[in-house]
Amino acid sequence: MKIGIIIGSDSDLPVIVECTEVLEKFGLEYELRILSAHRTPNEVAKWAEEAEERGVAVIIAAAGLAAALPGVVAAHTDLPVIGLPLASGPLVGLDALYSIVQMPPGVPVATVGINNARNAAYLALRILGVANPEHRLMVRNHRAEQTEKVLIKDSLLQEKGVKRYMEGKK
Ligand code: RP5
Repeated sequence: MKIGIIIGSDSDLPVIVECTEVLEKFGLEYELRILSAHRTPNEVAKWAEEAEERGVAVIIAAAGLAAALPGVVAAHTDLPVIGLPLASGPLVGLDALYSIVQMPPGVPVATVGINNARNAAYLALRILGVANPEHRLMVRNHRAEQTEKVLIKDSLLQEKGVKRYMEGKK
């Protein structure tokens, strides 16, 4: 079982790396392809149609500008699709966000925040967790880790006061 990641351009790689880093941290297998809904429409359709056969369980589709990619992928597969809008171009991702989030009823794409590649990975992990207790445990541990980090910061703040805390961060 793996995660299928598809990006519209190699210019999207610097952001998607934040997603693959999270997946690697959890030891999750993934495939990563550069295929564009507008520039390589046939290849996108084939990739999405065959994803399930290749063992893909969840798809992360990332694109900027008039980001048709996640929606087109969702139209060609029964798998859950997470759409990641990217901040490329003069509208800095708002165009991609609206394109991805405003899917017509019946063709859902679960949209995460603009450039929030890490949330795409965490959401994929949670989807895998529905059927797999091991993945659910990873989610639980990750949440506990985050909690711990904030509480450590808070006790340090209480101990040092705001000025010394800020100085320590420099
Ligand atoms: C989208 O257009 C891509 O996902 C990328 O974010 C944007 C610009 O693509 P390039 O012109 O850099 O290839 O399809």
